[in-house]
Amino acid sequence: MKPNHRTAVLNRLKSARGHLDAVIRMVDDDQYCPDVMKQLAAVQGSLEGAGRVILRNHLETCVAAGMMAGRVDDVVDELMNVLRFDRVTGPGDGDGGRGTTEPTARGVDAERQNGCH
Ligand SMILES: [Cu+2]
Repeated sequence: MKPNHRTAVLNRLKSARGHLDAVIRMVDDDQYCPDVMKQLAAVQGSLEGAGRVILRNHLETCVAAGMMAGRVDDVVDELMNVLRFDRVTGPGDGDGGRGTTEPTARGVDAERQNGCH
């Protein structure tokens, strides 16, 4: 991962962890539900932010390299698959955004061959 993106991701994840600890204390202390929900949403926002930075890193590195190497189908298949896991771009069909298919072996193999990240 590019150093600037790694730093940004780690900052967001550590912030989310601290925030999550606070949410756990709120639940332990039996605080007012809407207050807990607001704080939990903030944690989710931090995690989504981390995911977006990781996506940007992937686009700037692995995807760009894969496209230039002519592996367009593999790169697009892998992206379409991983975006199914995203809360924002995923199907939102009640399965936690997991979708119904596993990542293709072809996409995984292609990424490994590319020395992704
Ligand atoms: Cu990548």
